[in-house]
Amino acid sequence: MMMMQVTLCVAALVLAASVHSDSQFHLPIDCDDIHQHDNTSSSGLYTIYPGGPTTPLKVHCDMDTDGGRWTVFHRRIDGTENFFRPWKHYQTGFGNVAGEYWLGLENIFLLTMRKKNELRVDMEDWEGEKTSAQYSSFSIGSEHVGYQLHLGSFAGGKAGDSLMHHNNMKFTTFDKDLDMWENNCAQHYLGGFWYNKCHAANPTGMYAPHGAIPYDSVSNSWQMWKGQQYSLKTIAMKIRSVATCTCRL
Ligand SMILES: [Ca+2]
Repeated sequence: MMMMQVTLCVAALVLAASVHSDSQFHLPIDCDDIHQHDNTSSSGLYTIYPGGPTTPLKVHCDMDTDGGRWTVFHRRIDGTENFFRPWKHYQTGFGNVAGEYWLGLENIFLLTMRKKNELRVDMEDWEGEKTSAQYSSFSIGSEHVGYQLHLGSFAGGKAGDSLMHHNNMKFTTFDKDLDMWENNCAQHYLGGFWYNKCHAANPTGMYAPHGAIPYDSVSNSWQMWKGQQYSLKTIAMKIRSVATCTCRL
């Protein structure tokens, strides 16, 4: 009898503990969740769980720009990372989240599947001028449809709209050609992107100090701001939930 009481008591405690932890400790899907949990969170590295509790993912959260809550999926700041990489790398992600990285198409797909997001692209030239471009929505399809890009309307920013040219395109790398050109855009323009025929933005292209590259249109560029020959000093692509969501894991 005594043993049964102890067992019941332990069971009740375990149940109480699990209910307690459920409400107090959630696993964040993205940087928006982290901000909602603690709105004093600063920009930096965090762990998110867009694919569920068994697949933690390190990411840089921008908690400063225009109200913060941005999950950064592409970031270049100093040219230390090589972005001329095969499909598998773009699919799973590469680089250093404390510096330059690509979060991975599969992770971006999971993030945009879980919530409705807007997109912001921040960039900087070699004279220290900063600007941006915003889009009302951003999502991508699954691997089955080549991670096809779905972009909402251009929502402002002095950088101008260089991305609509890429809307509805599938992703292309030098070893997987899903673009609209007879040749391979990634091979020719030295990046991996939602190439059309081929690009008006090439944010994974070659990185050159002082913006100069003596080859045609292979730069890490944003055409509507600096043209196709100018290699930007920094560029970051980031997404943010457009509606408050209670979809905790
Ligand atoms: Ca092609």
